Amino acid sequence: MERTLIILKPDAVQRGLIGEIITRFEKKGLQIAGMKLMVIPQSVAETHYAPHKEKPFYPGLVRFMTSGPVVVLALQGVNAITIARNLMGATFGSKAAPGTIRGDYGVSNAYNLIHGSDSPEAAEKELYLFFKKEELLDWTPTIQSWVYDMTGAKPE
Ligand code: IDP
Ligand code: MG
Repeated sequence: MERTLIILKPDAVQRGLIGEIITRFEKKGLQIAGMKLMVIPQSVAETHYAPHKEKPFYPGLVRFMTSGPVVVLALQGVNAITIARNLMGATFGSKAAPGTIRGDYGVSNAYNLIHGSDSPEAAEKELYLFFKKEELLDWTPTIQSWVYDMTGAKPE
């Protein structure tokens, strides 16, 4: 099982898309291990997007991400990182394929509704930037054995 850090960005919250987006992840079979509504502190936004520090869009990106409430989610599942990125779609709303979250709900480059970790290393760092250990819950959904083939040693 893998965990990934998802952020429903301020545009998703302001546009009333929290439910629609979370529903997609739930229906796919990803499990919610952590979830909260918060305003991202400046320092946390700067750390989170530190890999983009030299990019021209960085200051605007940090301003955007701290401009209002976001929903942060820890999603769990086999290959959760890749699955979530695929459901999100390409970075720019104008380029993202129909059927993806960004492709269906947005047109902007910066205001693209959602963040998802892009590697296990990033996920590990990002999850603990936004969540305390005790905020990530270990629980087994009763439907797990219908989401995965659990007849072998591990979920397939
Ligand atoms: P990702 O969110 O798909 O991983 P990244 O390249 O990591 O995309 O960029 C981080 C975020 O920075 C994007 O989600 C988007 O909000 C913003 N961003 C990326 N490239 C641009 C750009 O060229 N102009 C404006 N904003 C951008
Ligand atoms: Mg990225």
